[in-house]
Amino acid sequence: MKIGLLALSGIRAHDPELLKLGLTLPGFVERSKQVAALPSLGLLQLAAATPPGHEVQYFEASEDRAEPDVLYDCDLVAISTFSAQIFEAYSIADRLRAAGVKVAMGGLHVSVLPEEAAQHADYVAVGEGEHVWPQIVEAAERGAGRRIFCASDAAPVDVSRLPVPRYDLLEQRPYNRFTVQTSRGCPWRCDFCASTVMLSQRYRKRPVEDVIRDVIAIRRLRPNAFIEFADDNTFVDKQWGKELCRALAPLGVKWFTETDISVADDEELLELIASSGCRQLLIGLESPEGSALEGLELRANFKARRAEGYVEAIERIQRAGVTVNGCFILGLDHQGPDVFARVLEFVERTRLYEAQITYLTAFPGTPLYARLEAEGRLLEPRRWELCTLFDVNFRPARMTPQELRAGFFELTEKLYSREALERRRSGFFSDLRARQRTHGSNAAVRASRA
Ligand code: B12
Repeated sequence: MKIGLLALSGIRAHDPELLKLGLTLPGFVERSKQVAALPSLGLLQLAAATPPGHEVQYFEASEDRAEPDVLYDCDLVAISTFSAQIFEAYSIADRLRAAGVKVAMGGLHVSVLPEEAAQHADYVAVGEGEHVWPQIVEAAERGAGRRIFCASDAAPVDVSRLPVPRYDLLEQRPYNRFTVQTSRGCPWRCDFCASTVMLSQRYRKRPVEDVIRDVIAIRRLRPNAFIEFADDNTFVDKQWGKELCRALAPLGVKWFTETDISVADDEELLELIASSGCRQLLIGLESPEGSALEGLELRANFKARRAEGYVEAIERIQRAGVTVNGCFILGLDHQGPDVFARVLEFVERTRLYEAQITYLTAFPGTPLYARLEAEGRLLEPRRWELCTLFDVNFRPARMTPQELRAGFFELTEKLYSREALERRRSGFFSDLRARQRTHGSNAAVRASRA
């Protein structure tokens, strides 16, 4: 069969005023360009799990979100879904099916709402795709009718035996950024989280040698590739993290990942992260004060417990020469209208290199969604296209939605203006140089190559 893999790429936001504002802010524009460059790792992983004898091609929906014509020559098209683009994905699926092409859908959104997706696709995958995908290909080949395939009905996916994703399918793309997974899941259970934990609750690490094998495969394609680890939380296991960094160091690759604040507890790990080419750690701080984080992480109240140490932890990480992108969620139940000023003050005081602000967002399938729905606080339930992190679709506990939006806009302008960006960047480097003078550290030299 001819199989097409369709990724819907780019970023999504609907609030017209925010879009207008974003276009004039250098911080926003910079990140959008980087984001446009990331491929769908899930689909490349499926390509590698495709039974032999089929022709597989990777496509991305164009900027106007239209599917490429060549998809209509395929026998089977696999579409990967997030909530924010789900209606675009359903429209494309409807058009393809009307033209006689079989459509399979999988990914985070349809894993939570398979019955909804089954109205638009022949085959729907719930959960991790490696084992159900070959069954779907076989079903399509037989011409089998509609069906939902659940990963939980097959053997669990063993992440210590994943093949190299088919990065070679990206050969013609002009971009330099690639994703690799080092682990799946996260031991913490934040009530808003809609990442890989939605597919499988278990936290699993891959063998370091397999991660390195994947990075080398990318480097063969693009010698100067920048690697983003597509993990929920890379450095949960500090010893394994050190092994990973030691193995990455000789490759001279530049990389970025997401992790939690506990990474700052281990000085040796920080040194290794820095010397192995890490350019930035993205960390969900969520709010400057622990009081706003009470009950957010459902297993051990992890976020609230760690907040007190945020300032020192950020200082330790950045001192090692690794920039921190601190993420804040706006609209949490314990946050009042003073939160915007507090975030700004915190970002400036801690000299965070980068800050990301998003609205509290109720993704389907999360404990947060269930709670806000039960409390009647969702403004427009089931408008999944608003699950962008940049559109307000709920009633905050201690502000009106309008206050949240106005505060968000004001903070956006303050955080992402050219002056603010330059202040943060030069602050980071001058701090590093000062430390270098005092401690003779080589971290400044390393970071200045970022
Ligand atoms: C890389 C990434 C991106 C890339 C995606 C590139 C692409 N085209 O796929 C970019 C930067 C473009 C991106 C954009 C956005 N993202 Co994003 N992104 C991620 C990130 C960091 C990693 C995703 C990843 O690669 N996972 C690894 C792969 C292997 O897993 P997977 O895709 O789920 O695939 C597996 C299964 O789902 C399944 N599967 C997937 N597709 C299919 C299809 C079929 C047919 C089958 C059988 C199986 C199957 O099999 C795969 C292997 O097991 C996650 C956060 C995280 N840590 O997970 C956020 C994340 C996915 N993004 C998120 C969001 C909100 C967005 C944006 C809406 C942000 C915005 N405002 O623009 C946009 C939406 C873009 C769009 N076009 O839809 C949310 C999504 C939540 C949700 N439930 O919808 C996440 C979870 C982050 C978060 N804050 O919660 N993102």
